[in-house]
This record gives sequence, C-alpha cells and structure tokens, in this order.
Amino acid sequence: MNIGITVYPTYGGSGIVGSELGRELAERGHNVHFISSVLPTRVTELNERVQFHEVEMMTYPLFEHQPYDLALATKMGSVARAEKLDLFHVHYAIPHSISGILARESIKDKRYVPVITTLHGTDITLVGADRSYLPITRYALQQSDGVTAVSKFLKKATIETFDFDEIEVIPNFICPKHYVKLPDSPLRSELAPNGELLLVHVSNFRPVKRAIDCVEIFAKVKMEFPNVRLVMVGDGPERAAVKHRAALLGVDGDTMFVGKKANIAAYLGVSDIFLLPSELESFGLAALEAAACELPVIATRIGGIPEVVNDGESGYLSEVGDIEKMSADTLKLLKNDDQRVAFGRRGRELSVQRYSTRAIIPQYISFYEKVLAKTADERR
Ligand code: GMT
Repeated sequence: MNIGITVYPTYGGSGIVGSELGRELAERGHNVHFISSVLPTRVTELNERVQFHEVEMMTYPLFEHQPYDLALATKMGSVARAEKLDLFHVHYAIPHSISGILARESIKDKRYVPVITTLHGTDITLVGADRSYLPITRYALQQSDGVTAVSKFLKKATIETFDFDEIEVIPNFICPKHYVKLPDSPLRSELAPNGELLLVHVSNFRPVKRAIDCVEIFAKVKMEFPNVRLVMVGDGPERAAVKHRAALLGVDGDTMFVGKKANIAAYLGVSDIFLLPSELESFGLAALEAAACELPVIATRIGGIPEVVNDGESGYLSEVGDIEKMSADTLKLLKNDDQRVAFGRRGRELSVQRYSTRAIIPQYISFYEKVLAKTADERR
C-alpha cells in the first residue's frame, strides 16, 4: 500500500505513534509518505520506502494567522496524486482530519483517497470537547472513512462527547527490541554516581502531566530513603515551576532536568521506577515505554492508564494528586528489591503480550484493508 501519514511532528505521543507506525509499515513492505510541517522527530531515516513531504507555508501580510490546515490539505492532495496514495492516515483529529477530508474532496474526481483518523486523547477530551471545536470535530469523525482510538477509555469518551461510535480501538505499541533494561549502560553511573536508585519522569511538562507532583513525591520519599535521585526528561511550559518547587523542597541537588531527549529508551533503560502523576492520559504511552523497560509504574488511576498498568502487579495506581499514597507506594518499591524487580518483569511481560509491534501493527494493516474494501466503489 502507499500510505500518507500526517502527525504533529515535534510534540507529543501522537507524533511518536504515527512516526513509529510509518517505520513499522515500511519494514513490512509498504510505502510511507510523511506529510507535515517539518520532519517528525522520530523519523530518523528516509529511504525509498519512507519519504517526507514538507508542507510549505506562504507568508502574506493579510494572514494574521497562517492557514496551516489549508496548506496541509493542498500538500496532501498533491502528494496523493503524485505518489498514488491509497489512503491518508492522520493522527490527532484537529486539524489533521479536516485537512485530510478537504484533500480527499478536492481530488476525488481524479482519485478517491480515504481518510483514516486516529484519535489520541486531547483532540477529544480537551480540544474537541471545547464548544468552539465540538461541531467541526464531530464533522471530522463523521466524514472520516475510518476512525480508530488508542484506548477503550478514549472510545467511550468519544461516544459520550460526540455521540459517534464507529470507532475501532487499536492501542499504542512498543517495539520490544528498542525498549529494554540497560543495566550496564554508562549513563547509569552518570545519573547515579553513588549507586543511588533512580526515579524517572518523561513528559512534555504541560499542566495536565502534573510534573510538579513528581518533585513532591520525590521530596517525601527522600526523607525516608536518601539514596535516590530523580531524572526529569522532557521540556515544556511547567519546567521552570517544577524546578522552582524542587529548590523550595530542598531536593534540587538530586533532581536532574535533562531536557528533551531523542532517545527516551536510554533513560528509561537505566532507571528503577517511573512516575506518571497525570491528571489525564488517554493511553499513557510513556508508561508503556517504561514498563517495557522493566520499570514499575507509579501513576494515577485515570483515562487509559489502567489498560496499561496493572495495579498491584506492574505498578501502583492512585487518585490524582494523592501525593501521600504515591510516595508510600514508591517507598515500598524502593525498599523491596525483589518486589521492584518482580513488578518490572511483569510490566515487560504484559507490555509485550498486549502492546508489541507484532500484536498491534497487523491490526492497523487489517483496518486499512477494511476501509479500502468499504470505499471500493468510490475508488473505482
Ligand atoms: O499531548 C497531548 O495532549 C496530545 C497527545 C500527544 O500528542 O501526546 O497525547 C495523547 O496521545 C498519546 C499517544 O497516543 C497518549 O499516550 C496520551 O495519553 C494522550 N494524552 C492525553 O490524553 C492527555
């Protein structure tokens, strides 16, 4: 198949999922065309099977805000015709779905290219549910030729908000070879020079991630278990506030803000416990990546997290903001090596069983085939 993929290229899990899906599809013999404003960060290799088409933005004084959605639709249409695309697969409904639908409609007398929309979370739970975006998001869902959601939770939320239920759940995935424990990596001694245990958090530091709770948990834990450090991976609007809080709590010396990293697996692979105290996660890709690296996960019982983390088996779940419980659970795991290792192993086992590329990529391919069959008349 010739597949056009559109993602947000630099920010967030939806871009990671779309990019890694492209690589996996190319490995299985499909031709993948990424269409976005810049090369997605996780697309590290372009070749005959993986190509990138940049959306060019025209500047004009009249445009106070440049119409990216239109520029994207135009590019999608021209790539579809030039590369004989079989389908568009867009990640994140707003505005990618609408651009895909516009592209499809604008070229359909020459070639009908169905649009598949994958919902990732805030496109539904926050942005799509905002009254100003609700009607257009509902239209995007109704007009897509196929819709998938990354968790059962998100499917349910979409039905409740948009009264739209033609959604197939295809969960996020990890490549078990890329996400592994790395006990001998030199990065471990760099981050924990005195043999400390390592707590780690990975996010885009937006308020919804509650990254500040990580330093609150860390400060409590450190009072009882001093031989521990905290690694904060990523960057975003809350980073300065989190740093400030760490200093106020007197734990800034042992909190390492390492910024955005291309290779998240390197940091997860050398750490011991993963913290994800988010207010909302429709899936929690970072928790899956951590579990695959054998890290027990301390997280909140929200959204799709319980589909990824088995409470009391591969981690512990708490109510949002329950710092006391999250600290106590972290301490339990820090103090008990056997339990920590057992939780980590169980997390990896569950992740590979349920969410490996081997289990999930074929689900996307058969969904594509289903949509192509459903639209056979239009494509004739
Ligand atoms: O950051 C966002 O809010 C959007 C999106 C993204 O691009 O990271 O996040 C969502 O998609 C991820 C990948 O499917 C999920 O793992 C995240 O849980 C989800 N974020 C939220 O629901 C807040």
